[in-house]
Amino acid sequence: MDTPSKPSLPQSLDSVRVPQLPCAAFYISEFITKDEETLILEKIASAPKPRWKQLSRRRLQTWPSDLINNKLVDAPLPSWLEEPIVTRLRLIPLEEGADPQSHIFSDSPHKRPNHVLVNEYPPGIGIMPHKDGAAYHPIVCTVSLGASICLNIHEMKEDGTLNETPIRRILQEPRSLLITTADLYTDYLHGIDDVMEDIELSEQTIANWSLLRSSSTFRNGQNPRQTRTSLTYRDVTSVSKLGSKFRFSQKK
Ligand SMILES: O=C(O)CCC(=O)C(=O)O
Repeated sequence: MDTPSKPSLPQSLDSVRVPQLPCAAFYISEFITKDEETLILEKIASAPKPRWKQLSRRRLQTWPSDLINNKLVDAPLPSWLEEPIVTRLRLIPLEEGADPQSHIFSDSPHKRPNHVLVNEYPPGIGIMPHKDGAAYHPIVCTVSLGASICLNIHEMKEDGTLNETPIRRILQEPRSLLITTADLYTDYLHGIDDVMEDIELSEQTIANWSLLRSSSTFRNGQNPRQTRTSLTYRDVTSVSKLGSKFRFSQKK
């Protein structure tokens, strides 16, 4: 069967809530089409080389720019990060019967994400458990491209150190959208293991198993890693106009 030109969005975010997790996460397995995924991956690949920041084992792009002291200089996202994703994010009602104008970013300062991190994970590479911090409104929308990967959710121990055993795992398929918010954003950490294969995947171990597009792909419990790219959409709370920055520096 051909991939439809537009994926059908859920009736509401509430209908795709990830069960058995602290409040709250939502998972939409088919948020963008294969064609849209291909186009975005091409745009990422054709970005000018200085756009890439090479970390020790992973590389990333930051759009429209890096934050400076947790502030973003006001600038639009490029059109290929804006459409179709931002428009589509704002089209999903929170609950059935809710105000059709309300959406996941209704209460965020700019009513929309204004910042995107592009993270590329080769096989064997992940990201240390961390919190996303205070620069952002506490909503993270992650679109996965190219391959599947497991995200681990961790809590802190009473002594303030990390509990390295995840409380739950979320499997992110290519073209999916994962939204994390509320306590899950503020109180818990998330990370990705440095492994060549995610293992022990099952209905018992994966919180969003019932929401997967294709759980049968993982029926042997394994996900051999391939290069996976993620787009992390967030609303940076503090935005400065470039003009006011210049005025400030001239006064010094
Ligand atoms: O790639 C992901 O799914 C997670 C990215 C992440 O943790 C971050 O950007 O802070």
